[in-house]
Amino acid sequence: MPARTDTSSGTGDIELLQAPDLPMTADAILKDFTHYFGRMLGRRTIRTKSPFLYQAVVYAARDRLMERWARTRMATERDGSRRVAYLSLEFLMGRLLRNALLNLGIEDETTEALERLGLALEDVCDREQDAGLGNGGLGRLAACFLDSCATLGLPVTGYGIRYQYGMFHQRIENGHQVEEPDSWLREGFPWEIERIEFARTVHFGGRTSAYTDDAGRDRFAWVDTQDVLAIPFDVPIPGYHNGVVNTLRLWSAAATDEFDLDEFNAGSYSEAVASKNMAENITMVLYPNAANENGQELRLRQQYFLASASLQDLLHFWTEDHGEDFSSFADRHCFQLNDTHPAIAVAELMRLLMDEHGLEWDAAWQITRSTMAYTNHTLLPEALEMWPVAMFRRLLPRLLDIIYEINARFITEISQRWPGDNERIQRMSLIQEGSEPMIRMAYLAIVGSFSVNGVAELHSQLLTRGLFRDFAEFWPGKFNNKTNGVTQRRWLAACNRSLANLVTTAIGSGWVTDLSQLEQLRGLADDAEFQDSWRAVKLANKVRLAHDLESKTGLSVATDMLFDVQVKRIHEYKRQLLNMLHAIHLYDRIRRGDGDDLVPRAIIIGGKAAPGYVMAKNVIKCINNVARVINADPLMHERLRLIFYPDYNVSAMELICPAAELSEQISTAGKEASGTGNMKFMMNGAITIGTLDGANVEIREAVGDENFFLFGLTVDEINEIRGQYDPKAIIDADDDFGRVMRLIESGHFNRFEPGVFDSVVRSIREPADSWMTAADFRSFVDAQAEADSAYKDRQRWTRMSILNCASSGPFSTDRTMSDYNAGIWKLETIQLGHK
Ligand code: 26V
Repeated sequence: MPARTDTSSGTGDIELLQAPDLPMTADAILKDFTHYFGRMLGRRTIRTKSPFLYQAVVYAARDRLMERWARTRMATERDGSRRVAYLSLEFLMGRLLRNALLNLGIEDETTEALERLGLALEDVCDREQDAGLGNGGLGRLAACFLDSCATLGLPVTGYGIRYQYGMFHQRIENGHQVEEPDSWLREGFPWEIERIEFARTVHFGGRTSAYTDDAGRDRFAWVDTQDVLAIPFDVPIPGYHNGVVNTLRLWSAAATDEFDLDEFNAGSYSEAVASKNMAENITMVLYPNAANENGQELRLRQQYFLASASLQDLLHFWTEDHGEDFSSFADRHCFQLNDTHPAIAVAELMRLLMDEHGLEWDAAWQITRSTMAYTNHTLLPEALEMWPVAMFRRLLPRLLDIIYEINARFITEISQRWPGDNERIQRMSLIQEGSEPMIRMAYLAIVGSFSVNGVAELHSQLLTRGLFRDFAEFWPGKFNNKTNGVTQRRWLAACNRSLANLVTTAIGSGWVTDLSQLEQLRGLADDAEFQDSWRAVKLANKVRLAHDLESKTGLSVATDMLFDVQVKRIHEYKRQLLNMLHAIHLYDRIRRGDGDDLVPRAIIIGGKAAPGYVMAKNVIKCINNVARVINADPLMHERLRLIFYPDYNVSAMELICPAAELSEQISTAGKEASGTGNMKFMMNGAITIGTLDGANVEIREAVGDENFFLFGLTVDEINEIRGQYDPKAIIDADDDFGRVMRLIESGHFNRFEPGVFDSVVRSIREPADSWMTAADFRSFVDAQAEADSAYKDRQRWTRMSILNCASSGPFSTDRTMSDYNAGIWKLETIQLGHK
């Protein structure tokens, strides 16, 4: 393509002429690699483990993204078309290299270039640290969304925080979780571009001051604030083979001045430097998702920092083009709030529009209410965010004024609709009154948004019937469902290349951008030859995982075992304990000589417990203790293994899901909003054993009852039983269960560690156990027995496996993003003049 000369932006700025596209050949990639490795990074010797090899490959790939990135920006900024800002405190990106090469279409060329140097792309990719800027499902969902939006050509920008320390690393020491900091930036993050020119200032503290402006209008100003600088770092998000490169903009906090000169001059050198730390602390660390982390002031600072910097960013670009005319702002913008974490954006947009841009309340509210959309990701009451009014008054006084005003007007609306219904007003108020008045962030998000969605059919129904019932009655049209998904580019094409190749050979490669095409595999489910190839792929992936397990735990796993996997955050509602009880039951059966018919099984459990979540940490310890006894028993050899997978993260899942055969999705019904691991496993041919919870319900509908191992109480049954639940009676009436409990309670798994199992036993035996673990024991064990017998019939199992993959089409984030776009965003796709 010739260089263009007509790209001046109309602002008087001269834009750099576009260079011709870089060639995508192995030769060109090798040449660029050599340049970066030798000249820019200043290295000469090629050592397989060197991080500089990886960095040089990234620079070569990044060069090829740059031109596409600039073109995408021009296409979206030029015509002033509508765009979405996806606001999220978490983006769990994992590694970026493999995905970038795949989407750019230069995997083979890069492989070849490296081979000429005697290097394997695999090893280079493994050198990349995970960008672990998220806890789990919610953060990984945001990352999958970005991939799908870029691939669909939707102008969506991710806005997040550039935490210096991401999700902690987990080490297992004598069965206990030990946390280690994740200093993922230590060797640099070669994907990011710092854009200091777009830095914004974010205020904290101070007070509100009323004044009359030149036009005689009453206005408010936020004065005497402490200010923090927000510096954006941009990460390119390439679409698949379409020339689109979207942006993830991550904000990093810095002191506005290197130090506070007043304090410095007063002689307090350390105070001056300390206030610099205060500013930089804001983006220091990702909060682990746990109830005990709720209410921390630093977390509120993070939330406001993200919301304010991101909104200012968009308003800045708006006023560059439109001055102070906001009349069409709402036609061009939409803000998707990933849970309530960035919900303060509702009040911040009001503040910016009124205080900084001079709009009246009604005009500002009209804009806010037609640009904000909120996604709820949990029904657990402890995860519903509330902030003390007092903390807001101290930290964000002007925002508190605005929230009070929003509430006052909202309450007027309610009392017009339901005159005299004071109870309803109390229930729906944005402020929960009491000795410590609190702001209900979910209600702020609902009142300030035009759309509220849940993340799976069941979850969305439970929201409108339960938690948000009053609001759904008031605004029925606001509430909708958008079932989650995962991107098949990462979760099949990149992480399971042998299965991807097999599928592509059978049905072509259309599935990479249209997952519904996997349906065509149905016709091959009983094809003997295809089945053989399918099994060979699974076996190779099991071998690969077995090597990884052995290197990480020292335990060998026979690859003819049924790989039974549960990986996800450790939480009581996800019931890793139930899985452990089943492991003990199998152990007991083998020991009592009743296990000869059992299929050999490797039970793999992995996940992190929030550092302050004591019960979840106990669960890890207990699983490890049970594992130690089982794995040391010669009777169990090649028949039963229980393995705790340490430091589970995105990259681990890329190795685990291709090898999994049975996917454990065993949460208490009504507690898991959706689940997305369930979808990754299904796509890779694992069969689900699960409750009717979250997206399991839709997975089962898609694949058919006969290809899903269902067990457990339903949401309605659980609600009925509550109050009469009697775990002791259940245990006493079930011989298998009784034996399992006696083994645990006799100290069999903690001979020299008294008390280790006490809390866990207590929770199982507790009539008030919210997770009702004991209630589902029998049906879980029975469903496991069905899985066991299905596995014995190789053809049957393989058929089920193929059908699971074939039915995973609806669980692509391409579908999810199309649904968001059709129902909420209404974006037009990016039109690049040329690729
Ligand atoms: C809560 C907190 C509270 C303390 C501070 C840090 C923090 C971080 C996150 C959260 C809420 C997490 C909610 C969540 O992760 N929900 C999951 O969202 C997935 C994507 O929609 C869904 O598949 C899972 O079922 C749901 O548990």
